[in-house]
Amino acid sequence: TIKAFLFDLDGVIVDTAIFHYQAWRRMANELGFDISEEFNEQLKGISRVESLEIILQHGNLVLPEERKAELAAQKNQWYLELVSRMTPDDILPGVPAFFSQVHDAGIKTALGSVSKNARLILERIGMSNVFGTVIDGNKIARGKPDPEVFLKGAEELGVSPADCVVFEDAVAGIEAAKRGGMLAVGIGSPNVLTQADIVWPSLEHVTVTQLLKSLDRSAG
Ligand code: G16
Ligand code: MG
Repeated sequence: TIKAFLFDLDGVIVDTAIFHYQAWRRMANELGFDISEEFNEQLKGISRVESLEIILQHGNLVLPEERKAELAAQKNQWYLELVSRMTPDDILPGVPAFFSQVHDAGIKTALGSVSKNARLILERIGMSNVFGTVIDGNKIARGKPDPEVFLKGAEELGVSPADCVVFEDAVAGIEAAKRGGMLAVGIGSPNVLTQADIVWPSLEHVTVTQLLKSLDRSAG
């Protein structure tokens, strides 16, 4: 039986991936190279420092740690400028309706995000008090695809991993869920999220009942 739903933030609840991309691109441009939207796919769900390493490698740049720390801070500042303009209108379609069904079904909820800005984003969109627990980049040592973020969420909710369903839009996030022994619902394309137990295009046209049925599970 399913007792808890664990949600990724970026790409499932809101689309902050575009802001991350814009901020990283601005940094890359200043360093003299560009990054494509396709390249950006591999950064989804990956921590800030790891993302920076991947981008610098892409630009064939080797920089001292001090400079890298400066760049990460600069990128975050640009990113936060974009986040500061977010409102509840930025919640992805179908999310509020889905959450009311989840609560009605008595299913516990957690946020599982690698972002150190997750709490700020939840405040901006008015979803600070929606989750049973919030696990973010400040509470974990290892980013996705390590299962730590989701295992910690399950632990704080007092639910065993086998009774959890993770909602994820990133390849690294689906891998984290599976490595944690959880069911994984991919939000996006089945061609990309091949390791997911089931894939939906978004939370818009799915009900909790439908979802549990297609996973062959019940709530309890
Ligand atoms: C998110 C994004 C990643 C980002 C990471 C760290 O993870 O998907 O692109 O690099 O957070 O974010 P920050 O720089 O704000 O700490 P998630 O787990 O919410 O998809
Ligand atoms: Mg995501």
